[in-house]
Amino acid sequence: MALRGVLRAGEICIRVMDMAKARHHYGHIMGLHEVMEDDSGKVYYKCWDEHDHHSIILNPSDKPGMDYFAFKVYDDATLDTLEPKIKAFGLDVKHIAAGTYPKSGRRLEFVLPTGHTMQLYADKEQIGNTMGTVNPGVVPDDGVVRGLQINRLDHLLLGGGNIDENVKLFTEVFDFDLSEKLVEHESGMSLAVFMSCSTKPHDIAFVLQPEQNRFHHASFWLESGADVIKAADRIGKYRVPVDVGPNRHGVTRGMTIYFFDPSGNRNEVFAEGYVHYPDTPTLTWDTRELGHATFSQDNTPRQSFLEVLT
Ligand code: M3P
Ligand code: FE
Repeated sequence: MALRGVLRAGEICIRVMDMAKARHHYGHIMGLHEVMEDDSGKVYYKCWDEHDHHSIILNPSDKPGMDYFAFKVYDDATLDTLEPKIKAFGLDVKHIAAGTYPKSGRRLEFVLPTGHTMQLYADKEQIGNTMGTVNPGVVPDDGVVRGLQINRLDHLLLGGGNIDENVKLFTEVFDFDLSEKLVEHESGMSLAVFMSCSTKPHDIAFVLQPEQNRFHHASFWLESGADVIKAADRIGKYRVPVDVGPNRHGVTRGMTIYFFDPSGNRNEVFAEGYVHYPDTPTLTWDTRELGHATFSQDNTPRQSFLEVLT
């Protein structure tokens, strides 16, 4: 299948407790581009190589975590096709009119079996990546690629119960593939599930948690493993709290660093990984290889990685 239907994680709204510190983190240290502040004090960012107006929203709050996330779909007709299927799956679907969310067309909103609020939208104003669309060249002017050299929002990892129900929803209704899963060896119970709607090894993943509606991380795509090491230099320079330093996931084979924003929300920079096709078989890891599955270069599972969510 050509890439149509559900395209990608296009927007995430993250709660932050101190906007000045959050701006320093997401804007100055990470290098995302602030594009707007709205009347309620939410601050909007885009990554340099995204064409849409924004992908990250910081919402001032008294607690960390994620308010909602949204996937972009190919066109408005896709929303019409998906709505009855989401309802048939058993979820209530709320209609959000065009313009309710800034720069955005109409949206569908529903709550996942894991308790997360998810939206789908087809339209968002495009402001480009500064290079234009005619003879765009290959790199933008100085100052556009900056900070951790983040190209785009890549994927989300969320925590809750009922992760197998989410697999059913995403594979049967949204046409994702289950690219990988991590199961408990003895029981076969799903501990983490990874799903793709593209050629990426994952566009969204869910990890089993005792509480619903938890946020594990938002991941940002870098061009290379070398850029991940460069990012580590900058993360160290600014004393950003690191959860796990440069390593390679077994799951997805991506190079990674996990670090925290000033409110304790986890961020990831991610590069490489394999190409997933619709006929790539699901890869299964089990708890006998928990260390290699999570961090393949030292085979050491991290307690904080498994237990700290916002
Ligand atoms: C990632 C990734 C777990 C692995 C997570 C992996 C929860 O976040 O980007 O590949 O085992
Ligand atoms: Fe990740």
